[in-house]
Amino acid sequence: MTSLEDPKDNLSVTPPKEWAAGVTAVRHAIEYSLSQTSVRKTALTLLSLNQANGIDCPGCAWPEPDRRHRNEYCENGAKHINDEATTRRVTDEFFARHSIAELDTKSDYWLNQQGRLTEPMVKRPGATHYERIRWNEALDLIAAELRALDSPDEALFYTSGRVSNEAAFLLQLFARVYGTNNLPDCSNMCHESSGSALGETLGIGKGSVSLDDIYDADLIFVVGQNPGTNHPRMLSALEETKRNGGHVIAVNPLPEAGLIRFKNPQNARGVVGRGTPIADQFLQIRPGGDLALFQALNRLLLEAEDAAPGTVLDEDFIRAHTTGFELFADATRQVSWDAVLAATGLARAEIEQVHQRVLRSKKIIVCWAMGLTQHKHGVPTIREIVNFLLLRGNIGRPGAGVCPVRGHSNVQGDRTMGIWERMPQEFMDALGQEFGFTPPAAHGLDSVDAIRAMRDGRAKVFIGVAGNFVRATPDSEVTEAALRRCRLTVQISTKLNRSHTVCGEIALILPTLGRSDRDEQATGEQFVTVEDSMSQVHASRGRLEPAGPGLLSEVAIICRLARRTVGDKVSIPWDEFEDDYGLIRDRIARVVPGFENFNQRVEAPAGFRLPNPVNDYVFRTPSKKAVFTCNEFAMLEAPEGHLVLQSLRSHDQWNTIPYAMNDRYRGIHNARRVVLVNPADLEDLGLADRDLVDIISVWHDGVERRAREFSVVAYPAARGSAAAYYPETNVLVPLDSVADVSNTPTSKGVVVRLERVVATNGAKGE
Ligand SMILES: Nc1nc2c(c(=O)[nH]1)N[C@H]1C(S)=C(S)[C@@H](COP(=O)(O)OP(=O)(O)OC[C@H]3O[C@@H](n4cnc5c(=O)[nH]c(N)nc54)[C@H](O)[C@@H]3O)O[C@H]1N2
Ligand SMILES: Nc1nc2c(c(=O)[nH]1)N[C@H]1C(S)=C(S)[C@@H](COP(=O)(O)OP(=O)(O)OC[C@H]3O[C@@H](n4cnc5c(=O)[nH]c(N)nc54)[C@H](O)[C@@H]3O)O[C@H]1N2
Ligand code: SF4
Ligand SMILES: [Mo]
Repeated sequence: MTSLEDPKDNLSVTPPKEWAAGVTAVRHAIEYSLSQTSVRKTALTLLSLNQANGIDCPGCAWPEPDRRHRNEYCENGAKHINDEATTRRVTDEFFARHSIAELDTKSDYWLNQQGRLTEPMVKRPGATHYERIRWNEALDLIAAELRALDSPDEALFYTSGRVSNEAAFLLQLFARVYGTNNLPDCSNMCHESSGSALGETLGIGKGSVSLDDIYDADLIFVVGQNPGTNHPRMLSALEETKRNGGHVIAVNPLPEAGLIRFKNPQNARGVVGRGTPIADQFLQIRPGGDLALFQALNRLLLEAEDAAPGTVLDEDFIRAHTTGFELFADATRQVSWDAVLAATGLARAEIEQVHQRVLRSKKIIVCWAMGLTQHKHGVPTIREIVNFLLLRGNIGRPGAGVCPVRGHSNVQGDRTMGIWERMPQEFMDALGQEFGFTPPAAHGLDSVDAIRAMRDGRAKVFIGVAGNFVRATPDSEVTEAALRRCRLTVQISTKLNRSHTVCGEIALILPTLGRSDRDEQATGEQFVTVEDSMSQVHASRGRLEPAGPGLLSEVAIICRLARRTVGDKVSIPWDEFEDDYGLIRDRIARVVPGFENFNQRVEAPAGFRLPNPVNDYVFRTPSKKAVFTCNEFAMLEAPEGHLVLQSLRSHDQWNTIPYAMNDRYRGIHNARRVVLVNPADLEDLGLADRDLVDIISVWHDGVERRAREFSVVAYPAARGSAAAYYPETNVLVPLDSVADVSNTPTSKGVVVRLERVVATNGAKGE
């Protein structure tokens, strides 16, 4: 299953599963773990995963409950940690054996399976291979290149959300002392639309609920999210909501397994029984139909209030805490049912049934993820969800609120630490005052703008701390060319990936410690901190022998690079920070609100929760109130003969990295180049199950973007939609196809046509 061969697709299909987790999940987790590492290490990582004083799961950002179970992890969490704790190693011999051009022909799966990076490596101008370089020489080289740039804005500092608070804080400090706000991050491709919409309407770009609110809610919407695969322990939380009498509505173009039924492997019922049905109602929505859905629900609420004044809306809340209600209400009364039904593909009766549930519920939470954020109208959709919650006062009180379910384990923390190309002025002032410098005033580049800048020769140095930029971003061919145009690309990474094979004139791989590795510095063993999706900040301590003696921690690499690059510019004790991470936390405590007495408070086993002012009815908007917004109706339309394609995750991958070729819950085995389409659409398109097709995206720039040779799988997807895996389909997403306001690539809304390549009987197609 996890051979070192580069696997070829050998598709087999079984019916999609109706339930998620259960004993099979545990078996799969252990199997993957043992294929990577030893029984002893598997036991060590799994026993300390998500325990107080243990390793924070490097998987998703779902929080740990206060009452921790002995096995406080899911199948995928176990796979993520053991993918990192693998005993396989990539050494300098490996790089001598394989040229960069050869490595570039390998699959993402193969690159990851080679194991942990152990030595700093350099590709010099014109070289065909990476060769070993000493740390000092590597860091001197980068510092010299940075200092030689005409402007600091020619450098880019990318982060992915696995980076700890301590490393993130130092990275943004370094970038700003150096003189740029160019801090693109994975969030730009992820929950940026949530941040934009929530910041504007509620005054803070984060979720407002805690796990207790989830347990306590009467009604939870799970919209555009596949928790069975991507946030598996969220299902345990939803199970508890249901046990307490709450209800769940799932909104998705696909009937995702975990949303239907969940077998909790942590209790006997889940192991032997049929498990808990999760969704009380499933709305199989068309892609991009969510804005229309919530507009219709809002119209129904306004009409119900008109029919029985004083009984439906929370007028006291609206009067005391919001602005913009009248304009919003006028616009919403005009929403057309014909348009709503066309956009959503739902029946009016289904929406009215949801409305009845809403009327019966005092406490409502809406959870969402990439199915909303990665659309052109993602920001208005989330604003409309805020309207929906505001109408009945479902913001600020227990059991109610907004819940953007974050992806990477510390993506929220990185933003809190200042990883953003346009941090607010108060943060910049506090940072400048603490360290005695003036941070650059001009906003920096986000991920999409960073690609444009490299493409156009305006950015010349790319430094990535974690992540796999070239595969995470859209328009793969354009992005690859952009990176290859750079003078220098640097990747601070744990494992080999495509961003090491698609590189600049000079390229460096700097191997680093992961979450599971013990981090020993001059003052002793260090820990780092992270912030989960519900603003809980806590410690993570690596437990394993580091993957190699030559590894430096992210903090150490950033400190040493910063000292060499800007050490003479502003006096900052980089060496002391490297020796003692507690000193970094002392500085964070002085710069970032909510972190007072950081070192002391993080000693509590569960850490501490950052305040969310929304829960005290404090809204940091210009009007100091929550804002009702008017959002113009929008929907996704594909011309005749076309489909709306979404690019999503299989069960066996972590973002850009496939762990295996399966997507168990959807019944896809031994293949990733598949495209899931409703059988009725296939018939209309003159295609059949298992036909081999090219997927071609259609965009107004007229450029042909083609993903080759995918097998069509007849699947119960919403009519007019198609689904295929990321990152194989990123080539189809045009760089300029972005969400309004947030600039997030529209990875869930690409208009495509399917072109048959070879018919199933082997004869040539069209
Ligand atoms: N195992 C595993 N866990 C992960 C990750 C991983 O790669 N693997 N990645 C992590 C990260 S960084 C993130 S951001 C999260 C992502 O978590 P998800 O957002 O759950 O990830 P996706 O696979 O992109 O799935 C998007 C879901 O939205 C649905 N969807 C697509 N378009 C629409 C739409 O227009 N409307 C509605 N209502 N639904 C739609 C899809 O059918 C799918 O169920 O997961 C995190 N957890
Ligand atoms: N088409 C399409 N594109 C998407 C998405 C989509 O749904 N569809 N989703 C988007 C989303 S939500 C996200 S978050 C991005 C993800 O984008 P990224 O965060 O950039 O990508 P990852 O795949 O998580 O990065 C994996 C690499 O991180 C490195 N790594 C892992 N752990 C550590 C660590 O502890 N330290 C260091 N230094 N390195 C480490 C390893 O080398 C590994 O190869 O992709 C986005 N792109
Ligand atoms: S739900 Fe997320 S954080 Fe929790 S164990 Fe699973 S992958 Fe890790
Ligand atoms: Mo993400």
